[in-house]
Amino acid sequence: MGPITKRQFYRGDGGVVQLRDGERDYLPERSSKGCIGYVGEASKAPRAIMNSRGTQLLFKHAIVRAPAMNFDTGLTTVSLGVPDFDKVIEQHERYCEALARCGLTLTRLDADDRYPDSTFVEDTAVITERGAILMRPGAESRAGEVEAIWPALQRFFPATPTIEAPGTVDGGDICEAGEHYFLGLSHRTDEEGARQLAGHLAALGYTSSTIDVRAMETILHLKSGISYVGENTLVVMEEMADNPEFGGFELIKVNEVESYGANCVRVNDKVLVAEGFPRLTAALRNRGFEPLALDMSEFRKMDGGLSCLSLRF
Ligand code: CIR
Repeated sequence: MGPITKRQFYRGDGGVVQLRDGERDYLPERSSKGCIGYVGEASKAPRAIMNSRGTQLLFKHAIVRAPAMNFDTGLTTVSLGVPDFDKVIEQHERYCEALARCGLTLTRLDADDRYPDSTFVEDTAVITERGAILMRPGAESRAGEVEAIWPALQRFFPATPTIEAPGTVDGGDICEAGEHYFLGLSHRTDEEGARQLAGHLAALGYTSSTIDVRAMETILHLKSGISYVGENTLVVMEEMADNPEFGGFELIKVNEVESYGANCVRVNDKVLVAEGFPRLTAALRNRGFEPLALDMSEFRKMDGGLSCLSLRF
């Protein structure tokens, strides 16, 4: 596996599309079995494709952005020290490799030092199987990130509604759980933003409900505390597990010591999980999931988790 040297993008039907400057696509390891890039019509759900073991591939593509040199000047609420930039790059590379290993073709965007937090691309958009919605991040320093990522998103989703002022929503507050979306109300996502997003989701046929995490000091976003991993199962911080909203789901509860691990990501037949949380990893395995552990130490220092480093679709 490695970067495609020509500036080309391979379509699922074998066609090739030219890439803009500053973007690179990676072929997944299983490319020879047909799991290659998707450039379909806008807002159209990717066709379900099966891997060699007959498992449906849920995602075929991801957009990531390289960490900027000034990554350490981004926003953070934790006091875990200054990120080591070499390690940041290394961990980001391992993350990209893991996505490719899960069968995804990556659009890799260049670092953008106008926005130190811009490697956390998840906050700029919500992508569903039926279309994408642009967010309006709640932190002023991140507002321009949406415009910056738009050209890459537009290739897949040309007609994309957006959250309008005065509403704000960070993608990290939005948790897909099948046909339902949990919308976190946080210090980044407000009621007006959630109201607008609920309307856009309803237009796409999804239900949604809000979960207020503003009083929880240990998490930045809703998805810092819960993740949907498929099979009607939520991974959830113990502190939030009693919420009646989660009543119809199987829960994998994450204790306080391992709570950072609650931000994990189902990517096709794997669940990406932060390294160093053995109880959670074992619990996932016991329920039949395949955890793939990744070192996230440097992103954690900037309040980042696994989900925020990519947009998957
Ligand atoms: C921020 O505070 O906005 C970034 N330092 C971290 C964003 C993490 N994003 C996410 O969890 N979705």
